Amino acid sequence: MNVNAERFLADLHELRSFGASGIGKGVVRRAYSDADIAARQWLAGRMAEAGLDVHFDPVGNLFGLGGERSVLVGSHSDSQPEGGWLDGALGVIAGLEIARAAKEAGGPPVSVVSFQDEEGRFGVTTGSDVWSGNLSLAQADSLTDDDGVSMAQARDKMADLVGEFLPHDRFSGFLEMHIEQGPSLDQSDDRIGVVSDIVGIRDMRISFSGRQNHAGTTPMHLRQDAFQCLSAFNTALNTRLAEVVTPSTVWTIGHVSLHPNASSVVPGKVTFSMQWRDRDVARLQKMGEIIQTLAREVVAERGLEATLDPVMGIEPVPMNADLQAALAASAEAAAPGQWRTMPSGALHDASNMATVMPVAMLFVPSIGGISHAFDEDTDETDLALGLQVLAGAVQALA
Ligand code: HGY
Ligand code: MN
Ligand code: MN
Repeated sequence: MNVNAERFLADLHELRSFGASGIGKGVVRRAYSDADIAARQWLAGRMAEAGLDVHFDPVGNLFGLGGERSVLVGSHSDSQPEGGWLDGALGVIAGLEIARAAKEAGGPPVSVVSFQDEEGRFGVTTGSDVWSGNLSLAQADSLTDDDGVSMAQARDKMADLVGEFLPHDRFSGFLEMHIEQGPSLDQSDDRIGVVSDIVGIRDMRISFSGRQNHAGTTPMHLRQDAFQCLSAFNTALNTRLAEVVTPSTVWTIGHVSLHPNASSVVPGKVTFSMQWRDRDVARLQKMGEIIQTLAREVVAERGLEATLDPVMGIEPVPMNADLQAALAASAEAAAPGQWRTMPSGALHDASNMATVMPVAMLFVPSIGGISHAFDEDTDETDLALGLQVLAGAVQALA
């Protein structure tokens, strides 16, 4: 099987044309947007041209099937609200190229997948979460995005494309190639990362409701100001979490919606996202308790009310030892002495797949450690090297 790096890079650039935006090689391709669905239809066409059987499942996960009991290779093609051209797209197009090259060589059977809503417009890695059975379709359908659109409404836009969920045992394992999205490889001489394990994540929506009022006439001591409450929460949170976290633990308030968001109005309500990540389940649990207790405390002190939505999450997972070994051997052959074993601080569809089949992941460097931003990028030599390492592992496993 001979993978074609030029064809792979050309397809990667063409995929970027769906939702190309912003500076550098930026992309805006939110799950179920017109650009996302158009990209999936283009991908489906490429899969068909390669001799793969095209299948969309009920949530819009797109498969190019290369035979019974095949290795599944892929990632996701939706993006963050401001995303780069490689996050997810790289793994999908690598899977396409390897499945295409395998077809041309008469084997082994390789299938490719582009999961839907990995970037969590609705849930957390929603498409693979539902397919793996961790999240029911009914639960997923009831999730809403930050504008109040439900997943059921969003996926209705793909209703004429989709079929049934595929059985997991069609596939012998899942391999995902991805950009690192952090600085470790870029700051070293290593060109390839073989992933050992993926962190766990917890994510929830919190609202503080106070009293909307006039910003000129309401004395400070009589205010129930939702923004002041969030500000106090955030400051106290950093202090309280410091008692339980490690240097690799992270937490983020990434989305804030303030109501009515006007300069002359004391804000009556704030809704925000609260996310935390760690490799240890007990620490994730402890952090959740601190967050929820503190939220109730700060509103009680200020006369507001807190609404805590259910906590969603994906567990920390180790990668499969045999698949990791195949990637490591292929990395050593293609880049002798220039690869390392490393954990993933970013979440991936591989986490969900690990609950239903053997899984492993491969990283290539991210220039400057930048991702989830328009200027995310990777040297094309590293992209091609990653493809070669992945293809070598697929061949060895077959
Ligand atoms: O947030 C994550 O780690 C992933 O990129 N969705
Ligand atoms: Mn990704
Ligand atoms: Mn991402």
